[in-house]
Amino acid sequence: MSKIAEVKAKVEAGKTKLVPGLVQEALDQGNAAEDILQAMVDSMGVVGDKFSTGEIFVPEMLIAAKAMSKGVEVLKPLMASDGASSLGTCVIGTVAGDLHDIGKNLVSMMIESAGFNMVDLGVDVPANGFVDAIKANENVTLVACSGLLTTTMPALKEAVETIKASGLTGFKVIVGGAPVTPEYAAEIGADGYAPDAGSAAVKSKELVT
Ligand code: B1M
Repeated sequence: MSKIAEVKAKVEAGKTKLVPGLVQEALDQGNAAEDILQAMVDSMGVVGDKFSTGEIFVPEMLIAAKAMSKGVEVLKPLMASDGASSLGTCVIGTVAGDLHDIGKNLVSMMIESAGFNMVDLGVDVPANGFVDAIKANENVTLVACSGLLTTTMPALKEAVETIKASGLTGFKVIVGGAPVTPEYAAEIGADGYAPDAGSAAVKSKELVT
């Protein structure tokens, strides 16, 4: 089994202690950080499918997520900022009622590498939490809202509407997450949408320059 396949298998199995070492070994063997990351993202797809079919339950899903997060920590320094000039501050968070943060963390990492300073509000962020953070931080040029559940899509809508209704200006709002479509993003008044972390970085830069 290749080292990348081993990383994928151990993330699926939730082997939190083994994954960081395996990720490092995969890097040492010359594998690209992007390929290792993709393998871990694929693992989450498998985990989700197993959850859907009742083969595993929430605790297994949670430990697989923890294992992936540990692996991402090893990759993060390699995907850090290229030193580009600052594009301002990006406030990012997962919307109210939603505890999924792996995708949001990857998006945050990529937006940071595009040249933004990040203020990460975490998960389960109420609509007003975004507004408070825009007020509390200097030079906010971007607000990024993530939502992973079909049931929290209304919270995404509320977040965008609340931010827009706040009267605050000088920033753009980007949304994304598995159930979100470009049409939904436009419908709820977001300025931008991206389907994945890489394109979120590209879109974010485009929105503020
Ligand atoms: Co949850 N979960 N989960 N879960 N979980 C999903 C999302 C699900 C699809 C699984 C399934 O049924 N197949 C399903 C949602 C179904 C639906 O909405 N129709 C689901 C469910 C049902 C639930 C619970 C309700 C289960 C329950 O309790 N019965 C519950 C809800 C809890 C809550 O949030 N209130 C729940 C809980 C959990 C855990 C806590 C156990 C855990 C999350 C732990 C964590 O995040 N720290 C978890 C996990 C791990 C998953 C799966 C398996 C993996 C999610 C993930 O990290 N994917 C997921 C199944 C799946 O994704 N196939 C599932 C990898 C990640 C890199 O991808 O997050 O999609 P993703 O992010 C991508 C893009 O979406 C995009 O870019 C990212 C990177 O490329 N993106 C953006 C994300 N945010 C963006 C923002 C942007 C732009 C792009 O701009 C701002």
